[in-house]
Amino acid sequence: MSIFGSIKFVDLKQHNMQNITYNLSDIKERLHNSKAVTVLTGAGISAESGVPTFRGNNGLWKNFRPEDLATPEAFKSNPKLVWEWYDWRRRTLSTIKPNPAHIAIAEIEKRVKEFTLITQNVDGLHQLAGSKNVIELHGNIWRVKCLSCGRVSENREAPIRILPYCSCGGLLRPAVVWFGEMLEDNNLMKAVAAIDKCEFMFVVGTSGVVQPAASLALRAKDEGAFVVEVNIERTPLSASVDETCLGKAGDILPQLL
Ligand code: BJW
Ligand code: ZN
Repeated sequence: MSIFGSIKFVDLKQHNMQNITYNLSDIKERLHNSKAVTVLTGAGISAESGVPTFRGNNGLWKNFRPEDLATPEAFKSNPKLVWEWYDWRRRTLSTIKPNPAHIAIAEIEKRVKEFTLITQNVDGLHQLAGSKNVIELHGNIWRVKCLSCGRVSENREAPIRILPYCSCGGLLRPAVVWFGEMLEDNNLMKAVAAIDKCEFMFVVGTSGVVQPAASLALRAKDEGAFVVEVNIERTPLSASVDETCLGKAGDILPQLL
């Protein structure tokens, strides 16, 4: 045992703070009339599958400090602790399935000419739901990277009993992006291209506080896209997007099909 043991659609633009019951069919129509759609997701989309989010009352950062577990410095000083945390999360994830929100997004992809899903999540649930064009901004928990030769490979061992090593002898780390680390250039470039060309964007289940992911939603707005946020609560992005649909992603997204 390790130590880590009725939908309301509201337009909540900050300038008027009105609560207007939102017309779902308008969002639906805009979505259906858009040839290029981009979706940005965060931990909230997996919450209904049983994956803990990072922030908020039941979030991972309530019990663990990001500095101790999600930085390159933390891994350097205590790789065992960091791997224990990832092992615990991998074991939980290995039994978890996509929920109706993941499935709705995969379905939207089938119906749209140009579709890109940008996810901050490392859980791989979008792909399990059938999403194809996925950019994993923060990597994937089921991949590892060698600190010596840099090779990235799939690794689905759960549990990981001892520290994992590469065939070259180097220590393996989770192939995820930690605080203070650059996102993969190629991923960021592809994400920005998808943002710049989209006509409609969904921002689902993200607190909108981690950069550069959060700024992608604002960029889409600046570039002329219609941006719809889906979240159980308002976020720092809410004031800037076109609409905020308050509610669970698994309730709201399937209704847009
Ligand atoms: C529901 C729901 C339901 C619940 N339905 N909704 C500019 C300004 C200030 C700081 C920076 C800056 N640029 C860079 C930084 C530093 C840093 C940063 O952003 N810090 C801020 C926190 C202050 N960024 C970085 O370091 C990034 N690198 C970078 O920018 O490189 C260049 C650079 C380097 C050095 C210096 C300067 C520049 C890298 C960020 C890496 C983030 N990594 C993590 C861990 C990944 C691996 C892992 O999983 O183990 O990524 S941290 C964690 O946060 C994880 C997530 O992907 C990420 C975002 O969280 P997310 O997805 O939004 O989840 P939550 O929990 O925050 O929110 C959940 C939401 O869902 C909530 O809103 C709920 O309400 C909602 N919800 N249930 C709908 N059913
Ligand atoms: Zn190696």
